[in-house]
Amino acid sequence: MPDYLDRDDLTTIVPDVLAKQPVTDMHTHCYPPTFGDSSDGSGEGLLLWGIDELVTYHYLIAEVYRVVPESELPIDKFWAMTKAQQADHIWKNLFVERTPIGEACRGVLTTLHKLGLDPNEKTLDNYRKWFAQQTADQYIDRVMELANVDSITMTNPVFDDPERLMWEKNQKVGDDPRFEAVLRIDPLLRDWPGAVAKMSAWGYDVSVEFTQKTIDETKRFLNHWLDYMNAIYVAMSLPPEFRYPSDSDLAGNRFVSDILMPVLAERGLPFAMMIGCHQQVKPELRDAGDMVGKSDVQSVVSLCREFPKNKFFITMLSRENQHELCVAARKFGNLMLFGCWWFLNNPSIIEEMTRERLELLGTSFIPQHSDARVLDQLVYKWDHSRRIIGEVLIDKYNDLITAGYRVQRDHIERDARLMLRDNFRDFCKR
Ligand code: RAT
Ligand code: ZN
Repeated sequence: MPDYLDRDDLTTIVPDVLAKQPVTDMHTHCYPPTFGDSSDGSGEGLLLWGIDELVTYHYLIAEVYRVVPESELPIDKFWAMTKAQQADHIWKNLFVERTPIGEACRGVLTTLHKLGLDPNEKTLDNYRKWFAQQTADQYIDRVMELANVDSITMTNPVFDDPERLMWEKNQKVGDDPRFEAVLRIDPLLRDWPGAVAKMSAWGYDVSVEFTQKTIDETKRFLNHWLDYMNAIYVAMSLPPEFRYPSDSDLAGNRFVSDILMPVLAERGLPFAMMIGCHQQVKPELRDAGDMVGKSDVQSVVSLCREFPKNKFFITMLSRENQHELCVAARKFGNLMLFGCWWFLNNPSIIEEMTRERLELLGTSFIPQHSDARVLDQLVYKWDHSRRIIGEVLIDKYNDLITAGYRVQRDHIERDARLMLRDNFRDFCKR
């Protein structure tokens, strides 16, 4: 006889089930040590971890300029400082002289706390000593265990020289079983002439005009890198102005319809579109200089309808797009919504989006990805998101109990498994 849960049971069982369910993190910017370790001092490593990286996360760089005016510390002076000096500056201003109440600040505190460190230190010295005793490889295991993440999906931007050179030097950089590769190709839509120039330099016979040769050669380029990286999907971040179909940007349009869609359909791989990022509205801030804008859900509808053999992972950066996007997902089985991206990755908005999605889509979506850039961030991003997803689910199971449904632990385990892991894995395989 199965055990039916009452309202009191839910408050302990739901968080427990979510904590125990491993997450497959479908979008991060983390790397295995084979890509070089940022803590070795060479400045070249792509694996970022440790206190100085945590505190200089670009979300916090944006926030420190809310409280220390540029007149006091010009941005070029900030960039000329060492990483440790930058971290000291941010720690002092955001964590000591002010209450670290914002989500990105709180994330550093949760991470330190869960690592067993006291987050109340006035300087970073003790943290630095602690991190100096860790080795990157073992630390990855520790973080994955603490965050209960079973697989980390990288972002591998092939048009970025440091990234591409790593792969060209040694294909085996991608072989760490804890990590999966994703081919990231923003310039092919954001800057077609620039992408063409680079592909020609790498030996592909392509031109800005959309000739058959260019189509064939760009396909060859994509197929080469998909094989070489063993990538599990292709990803792009797109501006709010992205439209499909579009007359004004013929090359972009045809890149999607004549090159990308056939390549991915043949390989059965999804296309992840992250739409709504205006890059570099304040370029001096580098990664922190991007802005959000409302995007066009109808373009996603057009793509899903026109390419039924293709699969689309979609996330949008603007809160205003979320309801329409849920409705679009009700129409198309080849559309999988994912994550609360970047400026949406705040408790109030995660809660709102998760409710909206559960109400419109049941459990058939991927509620979150971490977007971690610094490995250690996996700890807080998943801790915070699991809590909110749990709170929303408790409400939803309570509503089911009110409706006379008998909720069991098995149901909660099945829902958690789908939302935190299998919806992503199954969609990739479908
Ligand atoms: O969230 C971030 O760190 C952003 O800077 C971006 O990396 C974004 O997530 C992206 O993948 O483009
Ligand atoms: Zn990202």
